[in-house]
Amino acid sequence: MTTTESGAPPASGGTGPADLQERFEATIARDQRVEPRDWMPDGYRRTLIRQIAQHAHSEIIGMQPEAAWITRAPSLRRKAILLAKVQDEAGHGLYLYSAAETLGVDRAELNDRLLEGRQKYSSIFNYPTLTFADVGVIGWFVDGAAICNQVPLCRSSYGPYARAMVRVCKEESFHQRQGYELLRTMTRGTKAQREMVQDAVNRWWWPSLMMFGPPDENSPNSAQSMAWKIKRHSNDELRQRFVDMTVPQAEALGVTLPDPELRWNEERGRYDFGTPDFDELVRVIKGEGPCNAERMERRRTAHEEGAWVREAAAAHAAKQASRSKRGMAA
Ligand code: BYC
Repeated sequence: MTTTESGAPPASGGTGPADLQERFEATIARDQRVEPRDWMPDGYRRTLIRQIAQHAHSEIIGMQPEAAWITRAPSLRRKAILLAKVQDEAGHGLYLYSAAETLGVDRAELNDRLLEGRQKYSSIFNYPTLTFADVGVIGWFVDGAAICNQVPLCRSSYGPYARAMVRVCKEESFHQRQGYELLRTMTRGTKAQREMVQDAVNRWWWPSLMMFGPPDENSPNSAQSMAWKIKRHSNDELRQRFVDMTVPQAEALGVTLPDPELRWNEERGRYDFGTPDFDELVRVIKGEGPCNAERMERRRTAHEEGAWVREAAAAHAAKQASRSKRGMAA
């Protein structure tokens, strides 16, 4: 039963627009979940479809940079680990598309929006993976950033999104550890391996900080998304958390983060750090990053090559449905 902020049922119990809005706001105020069949404002639905779909696209496009190393992984063990990780990302994309579908949008339509450039995916996946150390650094930085960003999303106000995030975050934690473990192995190896790790750290650090989005004063969606408790923290707050979490790990690993302004601030009890190049973020989001064209081309080809699988699955589902209908009629 729906109740008001005080815990009592709404006085009117009515179904007029004002009653529905009041019930929705009370649900948000009490930190309860909004579920697919509940009434919700159009803007809330649109925001969720945008964020969840773009998150799903990021998981699917995000398979590409690391998948490029599956055939070149240096051992059977590393190959098996990497295969499993990339498959996990596909799974995350699927949970997220399913969560988006609970909002009344079709997955095929979301895919069209991606392929036609009407929806975005994370900027981070538009950078190249030049060496095997990049696989470790993606696990450490990119999955680490994903954890900072996504653990609070487990408390997001929309039920299916929040629940999908619980499993995604468990898997991201495993991914981060595999990246860190790979880098620990490499930094204990040869001089050339240590240099490879440092080079990858230098290239991925700033793009990883950009994953959190524009600074708060230039983030048009944050205020409303936070009021609706879709987002629980601002972009800058999450970026700071990531820096605070990562600096000690870099020290333990023996690598240097490429930021001359990085230092501990005793007063704030947090690290001060330099400003990422947000003009670069804008360019990459606009499609001008080093690998945007390649990523989209690969996704388009994969979609076309998968057409027969979708047709076969649809034909199989139709056959099963007609069989069970005949079974019921008999
Ligand atoms: N890249 O008002 P703002 C992963 C867009 S997958 C591209 O702050 P919002 C993984 C933003 O969409 C990680 N676009 O927006 C996978 C908005 O444009 P629209 C993906 C960005 O939504 C495989 C505009 O800029 N994670 O972990 O309040 C292997 C203004 O921004 C970016 C998620 O998707 C960017 N970096 O906040 C390994 C998490 N930043 O949509 C790992 C869920 C901003 O108005 N999403 N934009 O056209 C979020 O938490 C939020 O959507 C964001 C942006 C923090 C990303």
